[in-house]
Parts: sequence; C-alpha cells; structure tokens
Amino acid sequence: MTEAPEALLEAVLHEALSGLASNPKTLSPWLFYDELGSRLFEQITALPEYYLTRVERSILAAHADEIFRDGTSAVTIAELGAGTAAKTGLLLEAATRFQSEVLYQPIDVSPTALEEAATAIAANIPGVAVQPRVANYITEPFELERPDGSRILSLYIGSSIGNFTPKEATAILHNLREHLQPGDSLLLGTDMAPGAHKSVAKLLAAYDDAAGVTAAFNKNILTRLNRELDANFDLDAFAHRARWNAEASRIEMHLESLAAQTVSLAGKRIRFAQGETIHTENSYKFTDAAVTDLLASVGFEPVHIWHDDNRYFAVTLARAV
Ligand code: AVI
Repeated sequence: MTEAPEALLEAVLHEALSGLASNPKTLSPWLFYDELGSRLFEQITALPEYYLTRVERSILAAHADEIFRDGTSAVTIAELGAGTAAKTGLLLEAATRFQSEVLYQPIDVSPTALEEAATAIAANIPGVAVQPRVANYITEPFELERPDGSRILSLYIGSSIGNFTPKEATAILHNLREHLQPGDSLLLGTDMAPGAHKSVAKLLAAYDDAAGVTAAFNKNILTRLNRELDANFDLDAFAHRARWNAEASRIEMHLESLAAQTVSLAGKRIRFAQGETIHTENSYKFTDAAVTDLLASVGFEPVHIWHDDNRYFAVTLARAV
C-alpha cells in the first residue's frame, strides 16, 4: 500500500471493489487522475489527434470579446473544475478589457492546481483577483460571491460535461443554476457528435492516438490499483480500446482482457474471461439541439452557439432564465 491519504485510499478501494464486482465491470474515470494520470492527460491535450483542447481554445480566442461586450453590468467569473485554469486566461484578459477589476472564482477539488492557477494569474493578468474555492463541485456544496450589482458568468469548459451520464450532467447544471439568478450566464464547452462534418474515425483517433498516450492514460488506472491496493494486474494482458456507441452518442474507453485470467486485489480474486472489458470512461458528444435541450431542462437559454469552421467543437453562451 502507499502513502495516499486514508480517505482517498478508502474511496479507491470502494470504487475498485464495487466496479470490478459489477457486470459489466467498470472503473470510474476519476481514478485516472493520480499524479502520472494528470500528466498523461496534459500530454493528451497536446496530441495532434486530440483536437478538442486546441479547437476549443481557438473558439474562445475568436469570441472572447463578444462574451463580455453585450453585458450591461460587471461580471464575476466562476469556473467549475477549473484545474490550473490554463484556457481561462484568454477569457480573463478579455474581461479586463471591459472592466478594470474582475473577481475570478475557480472551483476545483485540487488545492495544488488552484494555487498554480492563482499564481499564474497574479503574475500575468493584472486586474484579476482570484478567490479559489476547494470543493468537489459534483458531491460537495460550494459558495459563490457576487460583488455588488455584478452578474455571474459561470464556465464549464473543456468538454468536462461529456464525462457524465445525461442524468449526472443534468444534476451538475441544475446545482450550478441554483447558485445563479436570471441574467447570469453559463459558457459551456461540448464536443460535437459525428455527422456530415466530422467522421467517427476522427473521433476514434482522438481517443486512440498513434503515440499510445491515451492507451497509457487508460492503463494507468491498473498501475494505480497495483500500487495503492496491492493488486497484480499484468498491464500486457490488457489492451486499450476506444469504441463509438452511436445509440448513446458517446465514445467509450475500455480495458480488454486479452486472456482468461485471475487478478488479486486487496486480498480478493477477480476473474476475467478472454475479451471481457473494464469500462473506464464515457465521453458524450453533442448536437446543438442536444445542448439546447439539456440547458433548457435546467433553466438556461442559449444566446450564442459558436463552432470552429470544421464544426468539431461547440462553445455555448447561455443565459439563466
Ligand atoms: C477530461 N475529458 C474531457 C477528456 C475527454 O475527452 O473526455 C478525458 C479524456 N479521455 C481520453 N482522452 C481524454
């Protein structure tokens, strides 16, 4: 066992035992993000096949001023799952072109990521005050401050919403909407479903890159269980698989057992048939209509939906109604 904090270790154990006892077997995607997994995800965002990060950034760069120009009063910016806020700088800079002081409230489960964000913003974007809020926005309550007369612009970018089932995504946005008033807004980043402009092959390549970084990211979940739970997964006996599930409009990541085998984990024996998979992640893909419906169901109305020229990705500005 390792020195991971007790509560986190408990959560990993609980998730592994329940996920691997279920049929089909699953492991939750939050398990990806240990130190190595977080670094591998950073590498994924720079891969030629993984267009999502690049394309979303280009949309934000093209429309940042429009987001703030229409406003009649000052905004404070609150971001769900902000991490190190790498893409948010573009928006914060744009906001300071329209108001001299901007309060930025990043919400994230990782205090170290928030510290990194606060340090970088303090050094590079004068006029922005950072009020970090350490919370798991999915499971824990969080506070948002509203300076006198300000509107709140909430950000949920990076296609993060895509990693949740429709029910979970609705609950996250509903909870966010509860913090907002009519006239506040949400900027939501979603990856587009395949169609006339985007092939399924394009999408699959983004989740199964030639350099094998996504495969390493997926398999890192097994390395983590080996280290933290005394498991003995043989990494060569499992293969990374990315599949398009058209009915659910999602990419699924799986780890496929290449042989019939038994793995031990925290003293339990877990049997795998040859070809059986552990389902590790869903990444939902959206049409504009699906985004509009989701937002309408929780009290938002789209004001603009911006796309890149290829219509690979969408950024929606919606108003709380
Ligand atoms: C974090 N999330 C939006 C990524 C995605 O595209 O669903 C995670 C990821 N999984 C494989 N590659 C990237």
